[in-house]
Order: sequence, then C-alpha cells, then structure tokens
Amino acid sequence: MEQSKKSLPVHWDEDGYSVTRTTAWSGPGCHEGCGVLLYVNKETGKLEKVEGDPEHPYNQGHLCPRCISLPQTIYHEQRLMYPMKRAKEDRGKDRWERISWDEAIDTIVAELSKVNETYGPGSVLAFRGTGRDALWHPDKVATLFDSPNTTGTLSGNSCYAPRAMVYAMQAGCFSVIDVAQFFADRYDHPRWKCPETIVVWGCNPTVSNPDNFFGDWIVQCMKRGAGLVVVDPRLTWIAAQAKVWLNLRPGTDTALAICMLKTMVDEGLYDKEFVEKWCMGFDEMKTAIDVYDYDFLAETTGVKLETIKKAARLYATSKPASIHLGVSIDMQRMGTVAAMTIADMVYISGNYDKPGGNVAMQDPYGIRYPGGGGWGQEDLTQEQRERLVGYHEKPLVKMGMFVTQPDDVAVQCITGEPYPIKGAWIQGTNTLACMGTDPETWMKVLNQMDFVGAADLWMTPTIMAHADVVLPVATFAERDGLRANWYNVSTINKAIEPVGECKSDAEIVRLIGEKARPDLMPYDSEQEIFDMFLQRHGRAPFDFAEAQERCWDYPDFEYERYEKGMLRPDGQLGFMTPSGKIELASSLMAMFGYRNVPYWEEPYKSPVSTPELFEEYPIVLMTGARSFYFHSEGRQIPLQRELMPEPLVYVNPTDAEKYGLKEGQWVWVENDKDHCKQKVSITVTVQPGQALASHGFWFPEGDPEDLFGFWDVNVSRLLELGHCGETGFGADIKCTLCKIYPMEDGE
Ligand SMILES: Nc1nc2c(c(=O)[nH]1)N[C@H]1C(S)=C(S)[C@@H](COP(=O)(O)OP(=O)(O)OC[C@H]3O[C@@H](n4cnc5c(=O)[nH]c(N)nc54)[C@H](O)[C@@H]3O)O[C@H]1N2
Ligand SMILES: Nc1nc2c(c(=O)[nH]1)N[C@H]1C(S)=C(S)[C@@H](COP(=O)(O)OP(=O)(O)OC[C@H]3O[C@@H](n4cnc5c(=O)[nH]c(N)nc54)[C@H](O)[C@@H]3O)O[C@H]1N2
Ligand code: SF4
Ligand SMILES: [Mo]
Repeated sequence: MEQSKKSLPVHWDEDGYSVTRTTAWSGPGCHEGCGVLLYVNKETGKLEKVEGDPEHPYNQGHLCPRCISLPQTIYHEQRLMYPMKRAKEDRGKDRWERISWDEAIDTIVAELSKVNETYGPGSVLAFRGTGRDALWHPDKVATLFDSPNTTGTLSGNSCYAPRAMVYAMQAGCFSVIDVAQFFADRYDHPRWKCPETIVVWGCNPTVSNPDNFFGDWIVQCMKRGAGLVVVDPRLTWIAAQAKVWLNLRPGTDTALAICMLKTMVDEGLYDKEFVEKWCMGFDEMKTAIDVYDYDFLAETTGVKLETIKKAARLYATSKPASIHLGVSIDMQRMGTVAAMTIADMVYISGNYDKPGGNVAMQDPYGIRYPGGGGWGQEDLTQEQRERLVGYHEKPLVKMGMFVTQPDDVAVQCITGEPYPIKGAWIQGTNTLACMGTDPETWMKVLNQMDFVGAADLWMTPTIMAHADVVLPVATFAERDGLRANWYNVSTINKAIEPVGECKSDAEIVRLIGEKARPDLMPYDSEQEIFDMFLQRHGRAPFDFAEAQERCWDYPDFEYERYEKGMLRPDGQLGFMTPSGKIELASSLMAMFGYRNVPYWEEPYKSPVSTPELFEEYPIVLMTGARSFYFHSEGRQIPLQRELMPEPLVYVNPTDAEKYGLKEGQWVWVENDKDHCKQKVSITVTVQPGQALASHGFWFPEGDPEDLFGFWDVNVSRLLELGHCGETGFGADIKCTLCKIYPMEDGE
C-alpha cells in the first residue's frame, strides 16, 4: 500500500475552530471525492468555511464554487428539515404536513409493500440520479420490495453507460486515462509517465470533473509537457489550449473517429505487435472502415481532412498518448459506435494499460457498491430478476448492463404491459427538471403511481409535483460515509450535527430495510453497512473505523495487467472477454445480433438526415453543457446563482444578427416536438449554425404550485424518448435541430 503522509489527524483544533478532514461526496452534488477541510466554529457549532485539503492526493488543495458555498447550502432556509407527507389527491399542491420519522418510514414501507403485494415483483421502481453518493441506495430500496427495477430517466441511458458498455464488451472493463491518479505520490511516482498527447473528446473536464476524474489533472500534465487535441464543437477553455482543435458538427463523432482510425490503419501508424498478440477482429474492423471515403467523412464532420489526419498522426506517433471521453459521446444515437471506434484507436495504438495511456479500471480491494450501485440484486430470486424491464427483449439488460433502459421503462409504466409499475422511490434525482428526457412523459409515468416516496435535500419540482412522502437528507458535512472510486478508498467524516431532523441516505435505507425486510438488513448502524462493504463484499485490509482514521487509502496499482493474469478472475493472461483478447469485433455484440464494427449514420434529426426539417429549424442544437452548477442543484445558493441567474442559450454573433437576437433577451427555442424559453448569450465560442441551451433550470424562489417555473425553461421538452441506438444505448441529446426567435412583449 502506498500512502501519502498526513501531517495532521482527522480532527484537530485551530484558532477557535474544530477542523475535520473529510472527502466531499454529495450532497450537495458532485462526482468527485475531493479532500476538504471543514472549519466548524467551536462556540456556535456551525460550519463556517471549507478549504481544499492540500494533502489529499486527489485534488491537492483545489476547490470549486460548490464546495466553497457549502455553508450557504447547509444553513439555507429552504432546506428540507423534517419528514413530510401529503394526501394523494393533493399532489402538486403545497399542502405538506410535518410527520415523525417513525410515521414516515412506516408509511413508505406499508405503501410500497402494498404495491408489491397487489401487482407483484417489479412493480416498485426506484429512480436513481447521476453518480453521487445516493447511488447504491435506491437500488437497495427496490430490492427490499422484491423488485429488480431501478432506472434513470435520460433517453438511451446516455450518460456513461454507452461508453462503459462498449468498453466492457471489447476489453472486459471500463478504462480511463492515466494522469498519475492511481498513486498517492502522484506526478512524482517513478513508474508513471506523462502522456505526450492527450485527446480530450466531447468533454470539458476543467469545468465538469466528471466520473471520478478531476479536470485539473490534465492541466498538471500540460505543465509537464503534454500536448492536447480537443474534439468539441465549442471553443472551450481547454480547446483553446490545444495543438489541434477538431471543431466538428455535433453528433458526427463517429465519422470523425472512423476518419482518424482509417488514417492510423492506412498509414501503418499502429502497434502491430500488440495487435497481433493481444487483439482479435482487426481485419473485420479494417474491412468495415475501408468502405468509407476520406472526403465524405471529413465533409460530414465539417472539419478539414488535413486537420483530422494531423490529429490522428499526432495521437498515433506520441508515446504515451491517451484519449479521454466525455458525456457528449454518449449523448448521440451513435454513442456506442463512436465509443467503439475511438476505443479501437486506443487499442491498436498500443497505449492500453500502459503508463500515461488508457488504463483498465478495477474496484479498489474489490469494493464495489459504494462506487457504483447494485446492492441487493443478489437477494432476488431468479423469477424476480426476470421481472427486470427489458430482461426478455434486451440481451444487454439481461446481462446486467446498467439495470433498465429508461425508454422501455416509460413505455411499460404508461401501458402497464407486461405488468403494471405502481410504486416509485426517488432518491438523488430530479426527474422532471433535469434527468428526464421528454419530461411530459415522465410526469405521466409518475402520475399513474399509487405511491411516490422521495429523499432529497430540497423540495424539487419533481417532489412537489408527485411525492406523497418526502424525507430530508443530510449533507456530507453532517454524516459519515464511504467512497470507493477506482483509485482510492476515502471516508466521509462527520463534522457537524445535521440541521433539523436530516438523516443520511445510508441511514434512510437502513431504516426502510429494518422495517421492511430485517432479514436483508441485519445492520444496527450505517457504519456496520460500510464495514460489510469493505470486508465482506470487498477485501479491504481495514474496517470502517480504521478507514476513517486514514481518511484515504491508495491500493497498489500495476500496469500491463493483461501480461500478469490480473484482469481475469481465473488468473489467466489477457482480458476478461470470451477470447481473452481485446475484441476489435466483439463476439458478444455479434452473438446478441448487434453490429460490432464501426459504421456511420447521421443523427436522427440533422441537416443531412432531415433536410426538410432543417429548412424550418436551421440551427443544430446541443442541450446541456456543464456549468459550475451541478445539474439542477444550487439555484438557491447565492454564491452560485449570481454567476448564472437565468438559463442561457449561447449563439454565435452571425446567428444573433441573422435571427435578430439581442444579448440578454428572452427567446423561444423551438423544434417540431416542443419549445422552451431561455435568455440569449452571444459568444464566438459557439460556431455559426449551432447553439447550446442550458438544462436543469428551475426557480426555487418561485411558486411551488407552478413547480418553481421549471416547465417553461426546460430544454428537454424538445427531445424525444424512443430513438436510441440499436443496443438501446445512446440518444441524440446534444445533436438535434431548432430555431430561435425573440419572445414578443407580454409572452
Ligand atoms: N437536456 C439535457 N438533459 C440532461 C443532461 C444534458 O446534458 N442535457 N444531462 C443528463 C445527465 S448526464 C445526467 S447524469 C442527469 C442528471 O440528472 P439528476 O441526477 O436527476 O440531477 P439533478 O437534477 O441535479 O438531481 C439530483 C437531485 O438529487 C439531490 N441530491 C443531491 N445529492 C444528494 C444526496 O446525496 N442524496 C440525495 N438523496 N439526494 C441528493 C439534489 O438536491 C437533486 O434534487 O441529467 C441529464 N439530463
Ligand atoms: N460543474 C458540473 N460538473 C459536472 C456536472 C454538472 O452538472 N456540473 N455533471 C456531471 C455529469 S452527470 C456528467 S455526465 C459530466 C459530463 O461532463 P462533460 O463530459 O464534460 O460534459 P459536457 O460539458 O456536457 O460536454 C462536454 C463538451 O462536449 C461538447 N459537445 C457537445 N456536443 C458535442 C458533440 O456532438 N461531440 C463532441 N465531441 N462534443 C460535443 C460541449 O460543447 C462540451 O464542451 O459532468 C459531471 N460534472
Ligand atoms: S470537484 Fe469541486 S464540488 Fe466536486 S468535490 Fe471537488 S471541490 Fe467539491
Ligand atoms: Mo451524467
């Protein structure tokens, strides 16, 4: 075990403050687990300030606005403080009544049990959000009521899942670029190599720090000599630092990737020895991309062919080199194909699982649930498991790839076929204002539920519209917790007592479990659950109390594990795939009847695929790039809200002129499906003919019975469910069409 030295313990006193060293994991929300120091005033017992922990290897003292504004979050007057209930006929009305924790838990358990008894296994559906702390929690709640069904509500599971699915099919596990994050001594570690070139593709990492990846790590590599290629329609800050910026048309990543892969193959710029020894399917892959013409591919993307070839050569000839993907790859109907084609570049380049390349991910000490989810699935019978939505129709769902597919869940809830789904548990997601593609459909889904329970920090539009009981959740400063990402195990160490009667997500699930199924919840405290995660499901050499004393722990890390028998449970050399090799043409995908080599198709709506629609809606619309808000959070927090008070749609000056749009003006963003309103921001960082609209906005200061005004500004109304890629993964969230025009006075 390689540990960095901590000069101070987990708790200490300093200048009238009691200081706690902890790691930040939501709520409030974030994907990260940065080390933070929480300063609590010893006289008032209140949290007064937050600082980045300079000794935590993860963020090395860095901090961003969401953690800095934690005190404003914790003591905000609108935070949920007590459990509350409301009569079913009062859904949508601000008629909440405070109740005790006992009554709240009793009601949730009684109502969800009734649904299960009436409609059978699977009829309770848990809604989960993005990778925050509350990730294993809703999954476990569903299984307590005999249900395998947990869902997101983003069409095509278009966040992370498309990439992850393809990586698993081709190489047996997820992978990430190596920027020294596996080592506690970071950039000084002797076995690490700084990448010569990093390709940042469809990601804005210094803003989004997504999926356990702190964006500043790339900046640290740049300081140590790394050059960048950035693939983004927008000129982001990171794109402006690049040697090559590939400013493609949204949704054409697969065409761009085929063009780059073809350049590498045709020019012999790949690691023939690695391909020969460790890959299968090269010829099939080559035959598939041979049919595409370079000029056609370049023209499709809107980027000059020579620029694309230059980027391909730069990546292929740099040693080491890596490619970092973001969510914009997933947010296209072609998402899995884009991810597959880009992954092919990584595999044939010979940079896989090498220092400074793209490395395979494994759970630290085999600890799974706190970093992902799925706790409870093992308690279900085979019959119950087969009630998973899509189990019989979708082989990848049957295989356990990301629980359900939201587009299918919506259909089943509304039709009641093959069986009704009538109980909902919402923990850590704001379905209507954020996650839900086509929120009108999700309103129908939630409306037809016999019972809806929820746990959140705030009264959200979703909870106000649909919940019957709501529970108040503690922030990470107010509780203990355990986090296991791929690089380390970190603990959350409680610094203050919760405000009001807030409880942690883990304690909430424990209370529900204890009441509903004591046999499946034999734990007297949340700490016992963490002990179980560490030592029964995982192989950690410490229990939770000891983990808290360490605050973080970095397990040993090896490169080139395929040569050491470390990537397969059977200890054989190679990869966790049927052939034991990296499958450039995945045998599993072929077996399931899916295309397993690169191909190109236009987005569902685009200038090329729907020219008539394009005439009426001449702007290619991206929805929802990351800002310093975390999704739909933070609209109540002054420090965050003042940075972006209203939802903005970004357009290029030429389009502003063409369509008569003025800076700061409210406009309609509209397509053939629906419309919403946003405020115009004119910027050269967005290219002519394209626009970017904000997602996740609502107005917590607004009328609760108007659902805080979320509906008018929600750009996901322009998106449709049911147009995913052939595997069910990926949907065109960031590549649709629209027109933008000024609102009339009085509208
Ligand atoms: N149009 C469009 N839509 C999008 C996107 C886009 O780019 N464009 N992005 C999509 C993506 S990638 C994602 S992942 C989804 C995210 O969608 P969601 O996960 O639904 O994100 P939020 O809307 O912020 O909802 C999270 C809710 O959980 C609460 N919360 C935060 N921390 C905790 C906690 O620890 N415990 C509990 N119980 N609650 C907590 C917050 O207060 C908030 O109400 O949105 C998707 N929606
Ligand atoms: N501050 C903050 N951080 C977050 C979140 C948040 O809401 N706020 N959300 C978290 C979540 S759930 C996620 S999934 C991650 C996502 O994190 P990122 O992957 O960084 O997501 P985005 O910023 O939405 O998109 C990245 C870039 O893709 C570009 N883009 C748009 N369309 C296309 C396209 O068709 N092709 C290509 N190549 N690029 C395109 C956008 O211009 C944008 O700059 O961030 C996480 N971190
Ligand atoms: S990325 Fe920012 S908000 Fe997230 S844990 Fe780190 S400092 Fe906090
Ligand atoms: Mo996401």
